[in-house]
Amino acid sequence: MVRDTVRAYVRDRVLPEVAQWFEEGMLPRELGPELGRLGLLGMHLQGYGCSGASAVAYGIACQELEAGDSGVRSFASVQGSLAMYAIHRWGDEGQKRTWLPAMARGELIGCFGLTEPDFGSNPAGMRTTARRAGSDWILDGTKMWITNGSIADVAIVWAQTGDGIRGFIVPRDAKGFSASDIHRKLSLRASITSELVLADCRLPAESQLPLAQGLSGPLACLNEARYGIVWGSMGAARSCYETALEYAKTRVQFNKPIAAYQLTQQKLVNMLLELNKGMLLALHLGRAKDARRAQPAQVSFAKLNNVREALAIAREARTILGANGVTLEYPVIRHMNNLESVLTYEGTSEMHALIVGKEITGRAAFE
Ligand code: TGC
Ligand code: FAD
Repeated sequence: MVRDTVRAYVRDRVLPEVAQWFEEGMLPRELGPELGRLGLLGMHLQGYGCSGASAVAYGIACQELEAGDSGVRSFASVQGSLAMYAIHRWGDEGQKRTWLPAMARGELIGCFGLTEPDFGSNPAGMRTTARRAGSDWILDGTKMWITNGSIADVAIVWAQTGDGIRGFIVPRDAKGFSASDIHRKLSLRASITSELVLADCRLPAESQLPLAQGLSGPLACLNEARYGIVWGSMGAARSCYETALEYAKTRVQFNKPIAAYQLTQQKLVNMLLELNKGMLLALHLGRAKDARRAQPAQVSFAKLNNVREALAIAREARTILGANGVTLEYPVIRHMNNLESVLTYEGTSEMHALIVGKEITGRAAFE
């Protein structure tokens, strides 16, 4: 039911317009309430107006959204798995009641500020600080590459304190907070990406997420969003595979459809093998997550594999479309360019290789 509902929404609402959004570098804000009405925001969280769906159901929704565009899945990921999850996991009762129901409805949009201009793969080095001023907090610093930043009503910002890294709920109208968009992206164009500036940004004591302490606070949120990408990337890959298959059946060269040539069939079969393996991996991980057995290194294993293979499938599909493959008339190059961001955000492929490397050898090779 989840698959059919989200697939129909993507078919009717996203696919007719997404090439235009990509070209213009925008994503309509109305998608927030629409996705909220479908129960897709904070979908796998319990209570506070969230759907309380299983991890597998949430994954299937991510797959269908990203079959439309990675930017649409990103929107839902950042809202549900990063901003809402941070409040749900690390917030107190008052914070949850204040923010989560309206975020689940998509009336309030959230973003998640971890990355900084000089600290991407290594967030432990972040320079953003939060210091006490009486019972208030004062935040100073810059966050970079923040999805939904300038359209967000609330930012979850991670900062160094005298007591380690802590998380803060920053409303967009907080004095000293500003957001500006990053332009000229050639990837994930149907998604807003921003810089957040916190300049003497004063927040009341109750803005701090009381239960998060240290880097495990933001990293626990990343596990959730990375899990969504494991499924989502296969949605983008499926769209590329299906487009290439249909094109190959109808495109005639040397008096035959190109699908009739062995080299084309080899490409399609290789794509299908990796697509089905990636989907089975996602399902296996989702069932482990529902049984509370999924480990962070397993999420890294799956994110590394599925995004890498999705990108390879998109590139192979692009070759089958020939010159048509380089235009926005077909979804393939849009997915291919998007997947370059997906390979980098939520931990680069190199970081996930190092996380899995540490797991199997017992030796950390990050530094
Ligand atoms: P390390 O010493 O290994 O760990 C520090 C503390 O964190 C704990 N921990 C985790 N906890 C929960 N989940 C995980 N996956 C965890 N990994 C580690 C760890 O146990 C420890 O806890 P404690 O209590 O002992 O303090 O930390 P490290 O500094 O060596 O870093 C490890 C490393 C490199 C793996 C980590 O920094 C990392 O994952 N880097 C990649 C950064 C990243 O993924 N950034 C993503 C930013 S958000 C984003 O991209 C959103 S895109 C959104 C969209 O549009 O979809
Ligand atoms: P760097 O960390 O500088 O890495 C550059 C290269 O060096 C990479 O190949 C990396 O793997 C490699 N490298 C780094 N360290 C090592 C090492 N120890 N060993 C081997 N290789 C290494 N962040 C947020 O906080 N919130 C968001 O909402 C968000 N949205 C994003 C949206 C988009 C479109 C993009 C592109 C990024 C987004 N990010 C977000 C940021 C993203 O998480 C970072 O870009 C990512 O973590 C990598 O950081 P970096 O770009 O600074 O690259």
